[in-house]
Amino acid sequence: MRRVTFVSTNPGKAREVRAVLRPYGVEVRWIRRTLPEPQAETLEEVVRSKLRATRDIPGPVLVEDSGLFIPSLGGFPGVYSAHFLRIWKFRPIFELLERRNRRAYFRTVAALRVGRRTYLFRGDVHGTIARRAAGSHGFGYDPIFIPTGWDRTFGQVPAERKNAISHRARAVRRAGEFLARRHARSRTA
Ligand code: ITT
Repeated sequence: MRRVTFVSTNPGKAREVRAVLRPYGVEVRWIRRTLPEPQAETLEEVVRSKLRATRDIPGPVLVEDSGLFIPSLGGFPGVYSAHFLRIWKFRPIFELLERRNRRAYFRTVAALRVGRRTYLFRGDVHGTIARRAAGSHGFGYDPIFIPTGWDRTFGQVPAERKNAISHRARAVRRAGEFLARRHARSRTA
């Protein structure tokens, strides 16, 4: 069994990461820790900085940073998603989108450190912003995000359905495939 330490303050993320990595034979240990997030313009810069703050943790370490990007708002809230949600919740988004295009996407960038090397994995899911919040599953912006082709929000479906297509699942699955390949190579070497 391979082991990875996932570092995040967010229990919702930890649950999803654990469920997504299980099929790859990867066991996830969650450490709840606030990692410094610089004022950066990209998720890639943010995850690299988060990962640097986990140097004291031995073994493979995984962190991620995610955001909700709304192109008609210039990509906002994007890298400011956590900050914005904490202060404003959903209402300003509904107001701003009354006369604008409601298309949006979630993006995750996951960063994995194995030994001295760092690997980045990205995942996106596209959709639209709902007219009102719906559902109590998931966390964060899930109640206002309707994936393309769906008639309900991420907040209205059980975790397995979100994990089948979500930005986080897509990024973390890539990390899982990478770990599984690496493990297979080291066993046959
Ligand atoms: P960390 O400790 O891992 O940083 P966080 O919750 O602060 O946890 P981020 O910095 O990545 O996470 O902030 C992303 C924001 O976007 C935050 O408000 C989340 O609630 C929200 N978010 C991220 N992934 C989401 C998802 O899958 N569904 C809904 N909202 C999400």
